Amino acid sequence: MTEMPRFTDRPFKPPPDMAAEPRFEITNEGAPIAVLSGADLEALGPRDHVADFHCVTTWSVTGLVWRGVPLRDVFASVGITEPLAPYLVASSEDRRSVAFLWEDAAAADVILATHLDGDPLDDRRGGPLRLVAPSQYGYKSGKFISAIDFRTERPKVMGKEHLRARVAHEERHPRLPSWMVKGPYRLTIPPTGYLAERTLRRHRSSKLGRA
Ligand SMILES: Nc1nc2c(c(=O)[nH]1)N[C@H]1C(S)=C(S)[C@@H](COP(=O)(O)O)O[C@H]1N2
Ligand SMILES: [Mo]
Repeated sequence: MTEMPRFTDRPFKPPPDMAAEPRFEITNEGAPIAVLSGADLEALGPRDHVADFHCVTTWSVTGLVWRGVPLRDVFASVGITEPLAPYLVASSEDRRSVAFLWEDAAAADVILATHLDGDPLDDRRGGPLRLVAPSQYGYKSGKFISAIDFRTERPKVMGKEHLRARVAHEERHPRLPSWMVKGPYRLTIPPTGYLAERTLRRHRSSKLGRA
């Protein structure tokens, strides 16, 4: 594979402490529906899914091999085959959440992943569970995902997040056209990649120091 940078809009923020075990909670407006453990996900028969990855800032990597279970199979395993509400919000251990339309989240290529290229997802890649939504820009592929919540009301999205962010439609930004943000976004790639890696490196060595 081509090198995939550690990437984030918060390059000075270290990754969160990873949950020791995969745990994925499904809620409806915050009301509990189901909790899946690593064993529950394993029972759904995780497979390899090959996909390209496109960050909104214009870098891409091709042919990544993610291991995991399609999110829609995870839903189906707890009896959800129809949307409980039109919107979904997935939440990460480290930050803001990621918003989806049901039809985007339940697409066949959206995976709840545990491995990349044969290795368990680590603190760089957002383990033990991350979303991979290859038809949408990378910011929808939330790392360190622990829960997803059905919402009736259209969720508020982060400033630069498009609700759908479909790569095929170049939905890069909620208000600005793609051509306008592409150039400035591209300029952010080298410093962001460098700083995000440096933050991770320092975080890892300070953890080692404390151990
Ligand atoms: N929890 C969390 N998920 C995240 C991010 C983040 O900072 N935190 N960054 C997003 C962005 S902008 C991209 S492009 C991809 C990058 O994934 P990578 O760091 O594994 O390359 O993760 C996305 N998911
Ligand atoms: Mo990104």
